[in-house]
Amino acid sequence: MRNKRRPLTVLAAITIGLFAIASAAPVTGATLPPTLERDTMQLTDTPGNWFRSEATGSPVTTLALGGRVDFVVGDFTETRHTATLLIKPTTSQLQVDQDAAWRGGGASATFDAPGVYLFVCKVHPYMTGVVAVEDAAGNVPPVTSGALPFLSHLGAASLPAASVLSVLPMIAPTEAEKRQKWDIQAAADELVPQVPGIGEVWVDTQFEAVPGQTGEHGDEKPGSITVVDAASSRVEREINGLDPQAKGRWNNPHNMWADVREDTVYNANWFGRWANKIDRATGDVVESMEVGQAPTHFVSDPNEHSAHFETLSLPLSAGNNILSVLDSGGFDIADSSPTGEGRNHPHGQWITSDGAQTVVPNMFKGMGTAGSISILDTETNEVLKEIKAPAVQLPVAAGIKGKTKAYVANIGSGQVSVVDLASGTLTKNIPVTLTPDCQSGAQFGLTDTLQAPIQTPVSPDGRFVGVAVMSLTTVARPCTGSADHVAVIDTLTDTVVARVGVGRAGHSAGTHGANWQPKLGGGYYLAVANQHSNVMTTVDPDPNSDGNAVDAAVVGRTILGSGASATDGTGGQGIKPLPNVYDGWVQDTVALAGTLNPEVDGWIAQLTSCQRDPSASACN
Ligand SMILES: [Cu+2]
Repeated sequence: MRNKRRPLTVLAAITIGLFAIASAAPVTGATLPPTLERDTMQLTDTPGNWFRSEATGSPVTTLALGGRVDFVVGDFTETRHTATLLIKPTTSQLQVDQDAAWRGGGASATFDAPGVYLFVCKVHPYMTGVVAVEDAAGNVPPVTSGALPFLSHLGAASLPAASVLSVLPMIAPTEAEKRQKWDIQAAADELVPQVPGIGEVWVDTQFEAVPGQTGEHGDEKPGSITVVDAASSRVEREINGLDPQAKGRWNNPHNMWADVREDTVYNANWFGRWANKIDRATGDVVESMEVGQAPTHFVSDPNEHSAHFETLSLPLSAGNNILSVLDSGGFDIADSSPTGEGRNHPHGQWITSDGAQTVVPNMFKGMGTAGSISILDTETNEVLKEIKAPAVQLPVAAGIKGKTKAYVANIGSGQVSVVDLASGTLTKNIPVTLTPDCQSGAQFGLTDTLQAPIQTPVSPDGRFVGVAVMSLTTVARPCTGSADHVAVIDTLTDTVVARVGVGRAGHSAGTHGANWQPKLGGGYYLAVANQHSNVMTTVDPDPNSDGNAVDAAVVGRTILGSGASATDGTGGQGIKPLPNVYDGWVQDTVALAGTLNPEVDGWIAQLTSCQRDPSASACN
């Protein structure tokens, strides 16, 4: 019975959590500030305080009925955003949205009904702001299950506004609220995998506060990179933007890739306009370059037979284009091309193992959350096919099985779209999110689950897709024991065969990043990054090695921060295990064995023959 908690118990836990907050020192998320007629929300680069009210200094403001909020994308952020109304009272007619990421003023909202309004940025959907609007008696009405179907899965027709706010981990402007909602663990919670990994794991600890790490307007910008030694499961190095070559060009470091020799790590800054080149062995930042608005993920062309070998692709998520970046001693932008018709906001691409095609999720095309999936010719960036479908809502990241099949995670629909690359058609949508009462299905959208699938890498042997499913609340699911989970898709059936809970009940881990790493002796681990936690999670998709992932489990927890501050080691988003063992890339590194940095040569020497060439017929 221990895994069969009833929804009512979850509801009681929320209410108890609310009382715990209310009885502690003043906490802005729960104690609503005084009534205003008008406020301005500045969009910022500060974790937990992304929409910052000028009146309250927090992402929550309270207005009188008929009050107005102006949204400004100004000097507190270094890129473009949207202010998009996602949840509102059923009695409101208000619509707020933009067809593209923008800078400046121009977006505003006048509130026509009392209740709770939730705003997000469609480029960075965990950027969240809340406007509470009072009725004539000065009360903020409860949030109803009509406005937020999530609540009906808790067995509640409505909940007090403060209760709803108390479970949103993105509304966490203060140290106290982060500790309350985020999954901050201690050294004693560490779990070293029984079978070690090989190499290193680089984690973009994007939310870590780094004193003195300032942006172009002198305010502090978050983020570091934490490097874990896979053999010992311990942190071996931290890299940040205080390096002279990164200063002022480092803001929310988001995702990384490495060159074929594993000598260089490339990093993109999602709330800025810069990319960094880092010496892997020393951690020294050797170059930073302005590339454009909100760059996301680097992936290299693995076709060693082409002149384009190792050309890096880099989408600009607050724009329309993908860049081709060369590193021939220094950075050089060789091409910039649109990833579809009209507006695109491209995010986390992947490339086929032969380098021929690049699959790009275009997060949104205009008003609303409808996006598209583009298939590009990697060498020319020509759009070969652009796919639109009802399930393709805020598509954010892609993974590819060999050169045949792509898996694209959709934040808006909670589904992973399967694309057959030979025909360029969407063949299936796989629901991966869970309602609070553990239902899953195409009918349950973002407001039913308040969960969002993010990264979807395919294991190098092509067997499994590991989907990082981020929870936008702290509400644990009875079937996983956690608010967040990893969904494991078996690529033979394209169905979810396991859901592995990540993080402690009552907190949000913010499971966001995932990538496969080699396991000593054969097989792979899924290395998982959690943005609301100081923990890197190691998932074994198949602990008994029988080829079936029903027994997938968490086998490792690495504590990435000392706990000195609530943000130390948090923000885990991009995660890059080295050596890069994906099919198409690993063979190129293996071919250089004996000529590599001795440490890298040592890693390659530990790989099994199947890890050295996962495409070999004996290996899959
Ligand atoms: Cu944004």
